[in-house]
Amino acid sequence: MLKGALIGCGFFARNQLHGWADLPDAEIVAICDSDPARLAEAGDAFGIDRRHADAEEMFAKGGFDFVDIATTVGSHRALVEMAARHGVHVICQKPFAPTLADARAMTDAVAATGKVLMIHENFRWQSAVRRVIELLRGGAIGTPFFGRVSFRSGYDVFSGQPYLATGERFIIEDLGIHILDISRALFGDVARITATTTRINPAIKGEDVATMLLAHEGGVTSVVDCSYATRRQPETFPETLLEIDGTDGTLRLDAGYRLTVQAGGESRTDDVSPPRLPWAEAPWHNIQESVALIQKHFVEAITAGRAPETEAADNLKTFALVEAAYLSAKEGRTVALSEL
Ligand code: NAD
Ligand code: 89V
Repeated sequence: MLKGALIGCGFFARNQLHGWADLPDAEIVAICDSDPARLAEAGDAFGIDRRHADAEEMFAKGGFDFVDIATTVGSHRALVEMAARHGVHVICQKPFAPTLADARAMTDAVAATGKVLMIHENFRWQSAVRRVIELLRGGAIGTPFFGRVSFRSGYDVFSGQPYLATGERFIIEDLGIHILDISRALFGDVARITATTTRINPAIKGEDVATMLLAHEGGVTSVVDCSYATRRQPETFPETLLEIDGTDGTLRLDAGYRLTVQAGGESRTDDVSPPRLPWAEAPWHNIQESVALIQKHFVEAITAGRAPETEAADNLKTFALVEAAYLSAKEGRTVALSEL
């Protein structure tokens, strides 16, 4: 049984605590939040008695094999480096860090201890997306040459996560990061990116629309488009829609989790709706299921001595895409990832 501690008992951590409670091979033995009300609420809801207001104090007392960091980005570097000093495995929520330099320093700090740092990049674990990844890797439509990875919504994310309205950066850093990661999971690493951004919602500070063109190293071209300014029915939050062309056919994941594969003169459409876990709430159940799945993957990887898919070294490449997209939009040019 792996013992864990969780830091940051806010909006999203509830999903992580449910995921851990459902896993037979892991147990959260301590929680930490600098906000006493949030600490008490999470501790009472999940029956966790060991509660700390201060992370350093929690690490000093020890008694756990891994830490799950569920705070917002500004605290990630300090907390990951603290975890490295105390020699435990680490899961850190996305976005990895405020800057690529911070993310690289965090990667090195944990690597030096021989422990694992996994970024909680869960969108590639959504079961519908996973099904497509597996079909593609299994050659269902031959060799892919084009992909569109699309997330367009008008859902009010700001009521649950008010900080999203106040940052200089919004959609690429918070949501695009997931969608770019799906593109990497499908089509591999990226050589060049071109991006445009705009802000439609006057009540927020950052950009809420981003359109990105990716040239993948293996030859695929993908379009990654994200919007929180799209008023349409059906409202698809938080679905990622996919359209992929390959040498032998085509594949689409359409609204309502409808998966169509056309190859070899045949067309087949399946309902790949995610299961709704007992604690999940629509429309978040898609994301909530992926939290449970990435946590299971982490436990399996640690137990087997394998690196998890979104280990730091891998996620640095997704994070670099975020930085490159902002640079491209700012300077109005294509950015090679080798520049960063
Ligand atoms: P939040 O602000 O609601 O919660 C963060 C909590 O961390 C707060 O309770 C705060 O008091 C606590 N905290 C901050 N710094 C701390 C420190 N140094 N020590 C102890 N406690 C500290 O934020 P949230 O909406 O839950 O988001 C948390 C993270 O999860 C963000 O990085 C966000 O991007 C990410 N997130 C991921 C997904 C996903 O699907 N992967 C979805 C939503 C949010
Ligand atoms: O997944 C996330 O990081 C969330 C949301 C889906 C709202 O963008 O912030």
